[in-house]
Amino acid sequence: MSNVEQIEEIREKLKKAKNVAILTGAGISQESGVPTFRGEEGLWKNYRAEELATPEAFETDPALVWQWYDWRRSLIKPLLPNPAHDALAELEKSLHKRGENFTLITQNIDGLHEKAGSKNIVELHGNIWKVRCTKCQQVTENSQVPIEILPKCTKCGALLRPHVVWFGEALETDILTKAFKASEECDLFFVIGTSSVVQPAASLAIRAKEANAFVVEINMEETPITEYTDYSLIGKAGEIMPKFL
Ligand code: BV8
Ligand code: ZN
Repeated sequence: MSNVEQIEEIREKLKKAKNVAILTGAGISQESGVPTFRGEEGLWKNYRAEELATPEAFETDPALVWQWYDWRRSLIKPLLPNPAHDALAELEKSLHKRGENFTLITQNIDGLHEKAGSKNIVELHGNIWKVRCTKCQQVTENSQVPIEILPKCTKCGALLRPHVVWFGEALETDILTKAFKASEECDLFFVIGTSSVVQPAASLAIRAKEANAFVVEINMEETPITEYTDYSLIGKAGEIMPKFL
């Protein structure tokens, strides 16, 4: 079946869907200018994300990790949602108008889904615009503070960290539960712009499939979960997603 026929069939399924769940990764923000993790642009001073997005790296050199997140924030700050983010916000509105459910689960920490107007967002890996106290766990919005000195908690004075999930760290239980529940209860699941390597996020599409959802993957290339999907549309999310509106 051609892409066009598959898109037409997905449009029909969207009209009848009662519960839609979406999982997005860095690929959905790529057309906004946010570097993905896999591409060469994902490098910073020749460090890879897996080396810096860890508790060990923060323990060893908190200033270096803070510099990396400040660099990413300064890069992301001027960027805008692209047609893929906008299409998801529109789809959520149209499902809600029909009284149906729509859950957007994202691995991204860039805040672009919220900027695009999406409401029911499950941020699996946190948010780069928030910081958390390493001691009292207080979470606050992070103004763009250049860090001569390492940022300290206003409440207890301890060191602040980015409010994101690093490799080797557990995801927040209630957030993970909500993501699995949405994946198991949906009748239509989209997995968009993710290399589906990082766990536990990468198992959500499988969980949806096991629960008899119709699973659609949108990516520039095949991934380890392509074989489990019903349709795999190869192309740019910013070009494909608006076709479902
Ligand atoms: C956990 C936030 C357990 C931070 C991120 C060995 C050692 C240590 C850990 C492990 C290990 N083996 C396995 C693990 C577990 C580990 C893991 O899965 N590692 C991988 C590397 C094998 N997972 C964890 O550590 C997780 N925690 O397991 O805890 C535990 C349990 C109980 C108690 C204690 C511990 C935590 C993982 C979360 C890590 N944090 N981000 C930050 O960003 O700074 S991960 C980060 O990378 C993203 O959030 C995302 O999840 C991942 C990157 O994936 P993608 O989003 O898919 O991006 P990527 O660049 O890879 O791919 C882009 C895709 O888009 C491509 O497919 C491309 O083709 C496509 N694309 C590009 N352009 C477009 C496009 N598609 C469409 N249109 C386009 N225009
Ligand atoms: Zn504190």
